[in-house]
Amino acid sequence: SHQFWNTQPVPQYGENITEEGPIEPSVPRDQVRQEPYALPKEFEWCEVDITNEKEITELYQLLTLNYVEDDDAQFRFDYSAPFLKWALQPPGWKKSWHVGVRVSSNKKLVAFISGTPAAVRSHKTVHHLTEINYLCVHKKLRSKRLAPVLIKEVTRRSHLEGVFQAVYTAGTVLPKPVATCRYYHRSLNPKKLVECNFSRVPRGSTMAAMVKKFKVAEEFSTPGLREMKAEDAPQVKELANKYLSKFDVAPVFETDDDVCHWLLPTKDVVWSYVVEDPKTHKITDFFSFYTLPSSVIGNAKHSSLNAAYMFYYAVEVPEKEAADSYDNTRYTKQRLTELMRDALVAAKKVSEYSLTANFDVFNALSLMDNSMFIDDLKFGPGDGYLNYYLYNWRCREIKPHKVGLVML
Ligand code: MYA
Ligand code: JJ1
Repeated sequence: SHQFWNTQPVPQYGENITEEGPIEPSVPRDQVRQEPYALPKEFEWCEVDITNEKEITELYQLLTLNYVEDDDAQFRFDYSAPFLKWALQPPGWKKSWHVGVRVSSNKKLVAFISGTPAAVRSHKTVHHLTEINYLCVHKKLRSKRLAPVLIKEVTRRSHLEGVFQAVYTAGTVLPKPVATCRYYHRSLNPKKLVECNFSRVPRGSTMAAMVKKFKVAEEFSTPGLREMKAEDAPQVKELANKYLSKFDVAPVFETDDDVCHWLLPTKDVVWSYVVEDPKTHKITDFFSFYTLPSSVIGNAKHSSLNAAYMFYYAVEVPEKEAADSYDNTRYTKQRLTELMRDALVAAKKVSEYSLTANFDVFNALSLMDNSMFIDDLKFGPGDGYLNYYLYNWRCREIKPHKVGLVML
């Protein structure tokens, strides 16, 4: 049934995976196809130069009108131009992996796919792979088999750089997810969410009761919590890598540069907070979240919904508790719940000094240790799921709470 995916080095349905490893071998550069794949004749390939204001705006326009929507087409992701620059230019980024398709006659940008380099561990193997994201074909050009051509072309350009594995996520089910996570939502502005049909007033409740239920404190409760600074990078790197080592798939932060790129607070893009122990000045915990608004489609009162998404975090478990798995879990649950309570406070606080970050909702997936605080902090399950895939790597199925990778 999957005309394209059946031809690709991915596990097929019904395949029982016992051995981990590549599905097809890596090949030397001179054996990689040297010519771009053929596009239908009215189109041509381009590299989208996102350091160029005009081109980043073209990409923003394509995605804002044509990217991912929920099942009922009520909301569409509205990644901002600064966000896209951040997501697409991590240390080591390659211009040749920002692949666009233009109409030859008028040069209009009508399709895109991106790759960015990353170090991602699955079980015991660290891969220097490509993270694929922002695959998009203009609504008017759907179902013409353009997506497979984009995927093959970015694969070829990845092979040219000596990279033979990739990771990607999608709402769609394809052969064959390594993991499936569910979206959870925590209302911050229940009145607006209801007006947008994002959520409903439960039977037997009232708007006033909801407003009360979802109120958050004005000040942090964790002593020593503050915004992250560049000097924190070495400690945050250690803390994050150690914490992430307990998951079956997770990124590896290899340099302080990686940490600074992904975590240093960037206005209207990403926010990070650390806990500095008031006595030792050591950093014991951190959390981060990013901002991703959605366009509200066809609503008379609201055109945009502003969401914060849980990004990376870590808690350091003191030696005493770390030794025993029961104590470890109990400590982590308690500490993380208080930390994430402060993440909600932080999301409310930044709303006050940022023009675009007036968060209406805080979103998180059912991955990492998120299930430990989801109920206590009044998150509720959404109707969306996110599937995780590896390309050219056979890997045993991974439970959501063993996923430590967050894709943007
Ligand atoms: S996920 C986000 C994807 N984007 C959207 O959902 C935005 C809105 N939708 C669109 O723009 C289009 O509907 C897209 C498909 C572009 C998605 N991932 O051209 P078609 C398969 C992979 O006629 P269209 C993200 O960005 C489909 O099953 N394949 O269809 C990660 C069918 O194949 P088969 C997908 O609707 C992307 C074929 O495409 C997806 O016009 C990771 C139909 O093509 C999807 N999300 O366009 C990409 N949706 O017949 C893979 C549909 O076999 C990367 N299809 O069922 C692989 C690793 C590459 C690098 C390797 C390096 C070594
Ligand atoms: O946002 C999502 N769902 C919302 C809106 C649903 C509108 C009708 N379809 C939702 N709202 C309920 C919230 C409620 C709040 C109080 C507590 C109870 C719950 O469920 C969903 C996620 O749930 N979003 C999507 O479906 C967007 C697409 C998700 C796939 C993303 C693919 C990304 C690819 C990137 O590589």
